[in-house]
Amino acid sequence: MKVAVVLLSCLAFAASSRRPYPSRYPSSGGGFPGRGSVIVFPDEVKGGGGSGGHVHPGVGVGNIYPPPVGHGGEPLVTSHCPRAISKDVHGTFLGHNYHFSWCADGGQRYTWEAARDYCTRLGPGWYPVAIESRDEDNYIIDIVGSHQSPWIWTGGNTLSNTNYVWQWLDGSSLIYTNWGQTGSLDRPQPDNAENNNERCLAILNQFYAGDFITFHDIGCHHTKPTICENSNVQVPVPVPQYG
Ligand SMILES: [Ca+2]
Ligand SMILES: [Ca+2]
Repeated sequence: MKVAVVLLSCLAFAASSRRPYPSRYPSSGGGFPGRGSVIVFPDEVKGGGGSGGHVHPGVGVGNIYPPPVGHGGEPLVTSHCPRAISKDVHGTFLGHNYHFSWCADGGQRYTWEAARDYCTRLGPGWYPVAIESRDEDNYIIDIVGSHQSPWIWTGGNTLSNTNYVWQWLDGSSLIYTNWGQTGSLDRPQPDNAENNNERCLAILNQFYAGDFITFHDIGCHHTKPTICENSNVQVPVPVPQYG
């Protein structure tokens, strides 16, 4: 019995051994479009929206996207930005409109509160994105991945309560989550790792070894671009073409 306990303890220790930190990005591998290749943005997929409209490999499974750029503070990639569909709208999904900040401001970074203000300044109904389903997450993953964005702010936060209960900016709770399974402490998220004060929800793109494009609790003072969502509007009607 004692031997078995010792053996199990050794196995548990081996399983919990930390990987090197800070981690390097996973090698990009093959299968994604290189520079100069045509990148199909989700909103350009025929049939529009729906989980069947585009394909990504699933959380933590392989990688079809180019390596992210900007983790080290270098300029964000803006060359993948689509032409705006209509004013402030870079993409649509299931009747909601989305705005990619780096496609409009040249690649600025914002604290979480500044990102919230950036989105609300776009007009009524605009807030940092609330990811409420696997389908919507797949859409956001595709944007972040194909644009090589290192990370984005979402509207998720625990700022309105003392119990670290996660909410979107409309006060609704997080029904769908896609927390990363690792972080600076090599623990699943949310880990509240930085000074016990990680109260804002970011999507990180392959920041930690073995991670994909996942939810992370982060200190709100860090600066990142954001994706804004307007869930009160319908897909804009295309401008009629004459001639
Ligand atoms: Ca949403
Ligand atoms: Ca964290």
